[in-house]
Amino acid sequence: MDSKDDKRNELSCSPVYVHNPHLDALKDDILYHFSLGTGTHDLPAMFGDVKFVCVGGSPRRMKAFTEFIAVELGMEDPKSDYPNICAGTDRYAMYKVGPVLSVSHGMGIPSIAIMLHELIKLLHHAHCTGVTIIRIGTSGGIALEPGTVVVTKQSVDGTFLPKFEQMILGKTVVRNIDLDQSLAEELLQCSRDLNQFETVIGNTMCTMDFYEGQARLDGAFCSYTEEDKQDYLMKAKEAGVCNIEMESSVFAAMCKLSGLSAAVVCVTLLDRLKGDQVSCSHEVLHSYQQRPQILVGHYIKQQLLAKAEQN
Ligand code: R2B
Ligand code: URA
Repeated sequence: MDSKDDKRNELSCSPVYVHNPHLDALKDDILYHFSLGTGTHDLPAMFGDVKFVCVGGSPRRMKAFTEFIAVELGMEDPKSDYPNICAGTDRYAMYKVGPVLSVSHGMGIPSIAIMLHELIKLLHHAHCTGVTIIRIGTSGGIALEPGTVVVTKQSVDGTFLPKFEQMILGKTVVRNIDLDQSLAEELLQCSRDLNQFETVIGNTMCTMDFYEGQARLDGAFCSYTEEDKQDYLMKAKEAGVCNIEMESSVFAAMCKLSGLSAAVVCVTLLDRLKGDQVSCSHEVLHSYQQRPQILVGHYIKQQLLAKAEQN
């Protein structure tokens, strides 16, 4: 067995960590925004076999991913319409096919952070091990042809630094946002094998806003010029930023803290050096949004086949 196999075996046993002594004092843990809880649901029975979690902004896209992955894995059930596991709430949607869980997270850092607190506790309470989590999403590209898929090497903030700052008890806490580099490389290789669309690896800038936070000129407010915008985006490009989105930093920070192997795969909808408005047709948008799903679906299938061969 080589060291890569050793590492894989080690990872396949690794638990999902929470770091919170207060949880031990809770009789039941209510996962409020999922409408699930340890007192009301048998989480190990429902989720104990989960090995892959895919998260993305929109509930509809995550349902489509579930239908797609079911076909990829030969697990489609003609009698099932893949019920939303979080049907008791409309905050997030969650679907499951075999070992793959698909969860929506809404837009922006606060929304995905709330979802991840509850998802990490869910995986922990369910005694899941060896879980890989991938965000599949959309983004604005910098000097890339629209439709290019970006596998994130490093998430960075609006100053191009690899950190996430969170206010806790009135103090700023700085968190590490490193992603799993070998997972990113494997995903890139997978896309090369697929050879269906352009995929690159690079830094992803995570912002707090879609408009001013991403140097757009088309928001309700704007106090800078086209030249200022171009200057900022060119500086981002020089810092290795390939795309801009709104969740990767806190996603990376929380996955790192919980020991989850994590990656971010986003398609670019436009080249931000050329404009700000997302003007492609509904059909083009739909086909672009399928690209991260196709790539991640292929990766999951490959991993499950390799695992089956091992056993
Ligand atoms: C990408 O697209 C959304 C904004 O339109 C946001 O959630 C993101 O990260
Ligand atoms: N999502 C973003 O956050 N920015 C874009 O430009 C496109 C999608």
